[in-house]
Amino acid sequence: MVLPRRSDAQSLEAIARNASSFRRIAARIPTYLTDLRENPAWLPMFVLARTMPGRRVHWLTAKSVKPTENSNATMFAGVDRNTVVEALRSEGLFSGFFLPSSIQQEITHFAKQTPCFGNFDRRLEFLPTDHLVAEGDFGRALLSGHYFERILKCDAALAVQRDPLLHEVAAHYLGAQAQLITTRVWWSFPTQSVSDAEKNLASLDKYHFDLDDWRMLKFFFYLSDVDNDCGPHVYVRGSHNRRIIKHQLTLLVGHPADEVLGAYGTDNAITLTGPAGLGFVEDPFGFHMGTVPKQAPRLMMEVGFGVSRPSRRRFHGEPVIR
Ligand SMILES: O=C(O)CCC(=O)C(=O)O
Repeated sequence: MVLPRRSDAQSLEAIARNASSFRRIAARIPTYLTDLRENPAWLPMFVLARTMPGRRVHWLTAKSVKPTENSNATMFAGVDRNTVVEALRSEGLFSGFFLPSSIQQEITHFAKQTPCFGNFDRRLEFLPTDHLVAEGDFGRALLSGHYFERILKCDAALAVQRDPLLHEVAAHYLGAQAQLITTRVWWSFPTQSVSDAEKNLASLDKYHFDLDDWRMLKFFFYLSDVDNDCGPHVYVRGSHNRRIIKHQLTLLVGHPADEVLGAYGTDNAITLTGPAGLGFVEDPFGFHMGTVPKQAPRLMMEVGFGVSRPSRRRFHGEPVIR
């Protein structure tokens, strides 16, 4: 057997990477085209918001917030808004919200009783407790299960979405224009033989940054215990504030781990593990990813803020599937 020379092996790896990137972009093209049709202002954002000069100019439009003393009704007692905002500015990440256990349990109970949609596809509807059976019935791996608008029937989820502390953090970080742009709850399941395109749609196993708006913030809450084997979220601290030229002058939002960690520092990759109820907030322009659970499903909630008019479809994180 003739082993490939090092340079041949490197070229093969580069070809494989490009093919994988192409499959990941191809999976997103229908969503991008729909975004453009729904809102032509999406295009300049999509092109320019990945460049540091474009972003800096847009940050100048952030309006200052009038002082309010409104955090009394928050469910996150003990969390100081300024501490969160300062951590976001310097690191892009703050971890340390805890959902009251009654809220966490109510959302989890709702999620276990309510059929979800597999791989973002409304044709793949199943009860999460029947995940394995559903994989057999549909004859395919089911990597994720989303509730889309169904989650708005859960009062506890609405209470998290409306919590004044989240809105205040968003306004102080993004500017007074901050508005709610997403609310979603979903499962990530341990599963076999899943394609790159499916992982891409679920934002799993590939460092990427989000470009759904000029300025964004995402609060995530674990609704199940998450250790290293249960699909933890990973965030590259500080990468929201700097960007190598290669990552600005490219259409790709996803980049290989070695390249991302080489540019922004291996030590800055923070793997977020913790008990059900743990919450964290990040500036999703920083590189981040979910990971595919190996042992047990992960249930997660996201409440996202941006500064532009949200689309109804994107509000629940729904891509366009062909
Ligand atoms: O599932 C996760 O932890 C990652 C989600 C994500 O990457 C995103 O919402 O952009």
